[in-house]
Amino acid sequence: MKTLLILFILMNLDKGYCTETRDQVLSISPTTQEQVDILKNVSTQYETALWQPVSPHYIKEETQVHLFVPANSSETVTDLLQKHAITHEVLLANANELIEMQTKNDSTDPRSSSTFYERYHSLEDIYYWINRTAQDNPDKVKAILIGSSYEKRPLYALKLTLNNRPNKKAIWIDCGIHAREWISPAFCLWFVHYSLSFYKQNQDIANILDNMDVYVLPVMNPDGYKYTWTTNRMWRKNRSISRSSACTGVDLNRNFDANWCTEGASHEPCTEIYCGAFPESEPESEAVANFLRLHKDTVQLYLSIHSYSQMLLFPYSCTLDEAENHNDLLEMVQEAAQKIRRYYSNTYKYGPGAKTIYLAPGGSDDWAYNLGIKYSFTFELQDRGHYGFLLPPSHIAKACNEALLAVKTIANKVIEKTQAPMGSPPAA
Ligand code: 9B3
Ligand code: ZN
Ligand code: ZN
Repeated sequence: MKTLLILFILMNLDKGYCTETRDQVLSISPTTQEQVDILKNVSTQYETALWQPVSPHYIKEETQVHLFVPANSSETVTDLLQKHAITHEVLLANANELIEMQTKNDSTDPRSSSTFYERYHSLEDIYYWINRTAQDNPDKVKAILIGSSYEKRPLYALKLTLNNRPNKKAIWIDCGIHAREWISPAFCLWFVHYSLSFYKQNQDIANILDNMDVYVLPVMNPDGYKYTWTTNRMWRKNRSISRSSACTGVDLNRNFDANWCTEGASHEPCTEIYCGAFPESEPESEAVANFLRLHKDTVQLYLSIHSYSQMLLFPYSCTLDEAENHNDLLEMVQEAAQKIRRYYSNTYKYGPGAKTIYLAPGGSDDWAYNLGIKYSFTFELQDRGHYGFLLPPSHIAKACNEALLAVKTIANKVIEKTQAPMGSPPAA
């Protein structure tokens, strides 16, 4: 009896320790409608962050839910799950350690130069990097101010021009629409660095940059990104203040004018998929839309980089209708996914957004597609939920190389399909 008592105390001590100091990510599998309803409640009422699905609306029976539970709600949430016999396991027991590891080794790291592209960077460091990159490569890189954020931070896109052929077409790549998807800005930096370093050595990148200019927007949502470094690592939206609600932020990938705010987005400012007051209500989405409208005759390929879940998506997400060049798009992502499997032994799903991930309106890729950019994609990079948004820096290289391979594959296909080979007469 005495040993039992000691055991009991120890167990509770242990529990107390765990719940007080650690943020966790739980994988939860509801099996009944009642459990689904409880989960929907938990994810909206407690201080948690839903990782997957993106909104409680999509929680359904027999589908895994990934829920970030901060230390202070951990006991309450776990108790609730236990009380209702909802199956769950701990996906990440040490989320705060991971967060710490990813934020402390910024520019102060003595090994900083060799591993710069294999670490995550603060917003200030990224602004510094943008400036430096433009300054150090004056003939190849130009920083273009395309607008500013809600909190008045500049939105800089880098224009890469590695070859001075006249009338070149262009590629647009944006990163960091969603603040917590840190691998995304890391990819934009990786891509620019790779392009500048391997233009002369790598056939694929040479062919792309000989035929196309590339616009790269490393952080489309700087206010949100900043906020994930200072205040809440799990923030997704921008930081605009609502007139009608105490909740902050619009989902920039629901704010574009593509079946805006229909099924898959929400008018409720407190949700993660709030579509904003009207299409392009947010300065970040408006800036990108304005730039693309202005350059729609040159931009042939639109790419938007997100995480996580390893998918190569194309329009439409906002309707179940098929895109007019569906087969072309499908062939491109299929080839990209095959190459990733062959070279990196990793699996990416692919297909139109609505059928592959979820029906969702107001996304940038669908909008760009309807504007006339017929090759339009959203990539969801690593991983498939193990680390989720907290992908450790040691995984950056592989995640970026996989995405790079997909970009190369798709861009070269676009060139093949749209541009007459050099020396031959232009198509009628
Ligand atoms: C969503 C939409 Cl609306 C789209 N057009 N393309 C991709 C997605 C998926 C991303 C999102 O915004 O939810 C994944 Se983070
Ligand atoms: Zn995203
Ligand atoms: Zn995502």
